[in-house]
Amino acid sequence: MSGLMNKFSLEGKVALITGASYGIGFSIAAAYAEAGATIVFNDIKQELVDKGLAAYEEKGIKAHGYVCDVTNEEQVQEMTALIEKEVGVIDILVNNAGIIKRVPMCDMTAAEFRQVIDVDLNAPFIVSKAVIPGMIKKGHGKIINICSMMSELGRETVSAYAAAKGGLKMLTKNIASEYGEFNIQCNGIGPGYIATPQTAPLREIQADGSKHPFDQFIISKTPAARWGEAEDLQGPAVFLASDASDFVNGHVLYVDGGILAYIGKQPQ
Ligand code: NAP
Ligand code: GCO
Ligand code: CA
Repeated sequence: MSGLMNKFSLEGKVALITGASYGIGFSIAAAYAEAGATIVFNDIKQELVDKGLAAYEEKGIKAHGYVCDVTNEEQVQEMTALIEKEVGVIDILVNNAGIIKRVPMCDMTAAEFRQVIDVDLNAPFIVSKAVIPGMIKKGHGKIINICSMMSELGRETVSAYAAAKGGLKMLTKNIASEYGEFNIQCNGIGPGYIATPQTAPLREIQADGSKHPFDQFIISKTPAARWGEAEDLQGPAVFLASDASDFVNGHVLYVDGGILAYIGKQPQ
């Protein structure tokens, strides 16, 4: 591989992708494995970790799976210490685990709002805080936070998620600011609308066999006129985890097919 292309290699690196039994996290982990990284992931339940291990195995990837609720600081600290002992110090962290609750704000309970903030914003803080000391010792590190269109835009029913993902964008900039001097780069990836279990309700075929109205809406708002696939995120994720992005810091890379640039298809 040429000198330049070597910069995109993740050979010899240990990558922790949170909540990566399936969905976007799984797809990013599979790309990191192809780029040479050792894959570590966690999920909240053993059966999901087992399911994830089997899915990685099927792709020829020998992953390391841990049961850990990323909102629980004690569990995260324990998991990080175990990973360092059993696999190695973490070079790359992808804060991917996330939930969404689609409820009109005035119908949402404070507990529901807090739960979304806990997983989508507090957890990236907790996991980043756990892995940064090891990165400082090693003299390098990459943290990639999975942000969202809702880091920039609001919409009905996703107040907690938008607040969390907006905060995650600023946490990304702050980690970049505070730890850049230790050769740690922290960036975000802002996926557009991606076809995963999380967005399945927005793509459900209607009783009359027609597309979900939201499905049609997203197609009209996306210049690429399609939903994204988790695979669309693999190249940008490898770039941000590799030496090729050593001078990119505090940036959110939107992988959205052009949604943020586009006012939407004009009425025909
Ligand atoms: P997904 O299919 O719902 O997967 C989310 C993953 O996070 C699951 O493995 C889930 O495990 C795990 N998780 C949730 N809470 C956890 C916790 N407390 N501790 C550990 N793991 C936990 O979601 P996705 O579509 O792949 O999205 C992944 C990330 O991308 C999320 O941060 C999401 O906000 C973001 N995103 C998604 C889209 C999209 O269009 N799909 C677009 C932009 C951003 P369980 O199954 O056990 O809950
Ligand atoms: C929603 C969707 C979005 C996507 C993603 C867009 O209900 O609007 O779930 O939030 O998941 O975050 O970038
Ligand atoms: Ca580097």
